[in-house]
Amino acid sequence: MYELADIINLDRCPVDKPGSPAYLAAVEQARADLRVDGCAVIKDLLRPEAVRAISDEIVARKHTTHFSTQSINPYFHVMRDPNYPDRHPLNTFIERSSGFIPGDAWQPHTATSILFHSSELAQFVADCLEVPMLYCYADPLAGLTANILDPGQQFTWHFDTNDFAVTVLVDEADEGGLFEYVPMIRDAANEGFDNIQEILEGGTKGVHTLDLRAGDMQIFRGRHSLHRVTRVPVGSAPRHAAIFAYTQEPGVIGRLERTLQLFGRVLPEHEAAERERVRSDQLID
Ligand SMILES: O=C(O)CCC(=O)C(=O)O
Ligand SMILES: [Fe+2]
Repeated sequence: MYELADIINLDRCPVDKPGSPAYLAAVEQARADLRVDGCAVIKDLLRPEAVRAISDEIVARKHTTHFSTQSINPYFHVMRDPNYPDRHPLNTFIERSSGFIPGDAWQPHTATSILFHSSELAQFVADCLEVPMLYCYADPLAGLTANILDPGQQFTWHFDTNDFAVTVLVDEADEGGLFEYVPMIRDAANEGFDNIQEILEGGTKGVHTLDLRAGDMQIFRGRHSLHRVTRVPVGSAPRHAAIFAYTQEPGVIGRLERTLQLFGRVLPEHEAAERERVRSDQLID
């Protein structure tokens, strides 16, 4: 059974010692980065052996990946909206060909699951995000996932439904597979359609490319920042990333339609949650 110390490089990032100088320094740095552009990277969070263990776990579950090649707009819609012109983010569709290993593929004893469910890690992420506390996203499919980009695949420009996500890069592509983002291109009061359209048409204004390495953890606010993972070319090694989702309230479950789109199936939990849903903002999902 894995202990946290087997997985996280605790000397470097002592998530188990809140209040220690190294903990506070890591939190301060992440807060500063998140304030500037909604993105922070904790370098080498994972021990090299844990990167290998998690990589093996992903490879062993790769057959459970739900790959769906779809042309999506940044809101994951696949259908045109006749109320908007053709040249508009709502009517601009680009290929998303990556896939997710679902949460229910991981048994509790796996290093990936132990890391995701670590209350120390959740508290550290909460401190970085300046919120009192975080809970593991209770969605049985979308809480713990791995994003798989096999050679030839890309995950195009989009917004996340969640306010933020935590990504641990596990296997780097040899080429491509880079995380790019445009910080705060929209906010709750402004959809930012014009700037978004420029990016969708190949513009590079405000685009940041992240230097993320295997074993690094990224904390990212993806609801307001357009982002993508660039294409992994044919002939490259695949790119594998573990993605951890957290919520500020316990017991949150994902949308029915999005779940079907990303995982190809829904569970009774999703159907029940849909009936009780309360929207937190009016932005397009
Ligand atoms: O794989 C990644 O780095 C992030 C993928 C992503 O943007 C997402 O899953 O929403
Ligand atoms: Fe995303």
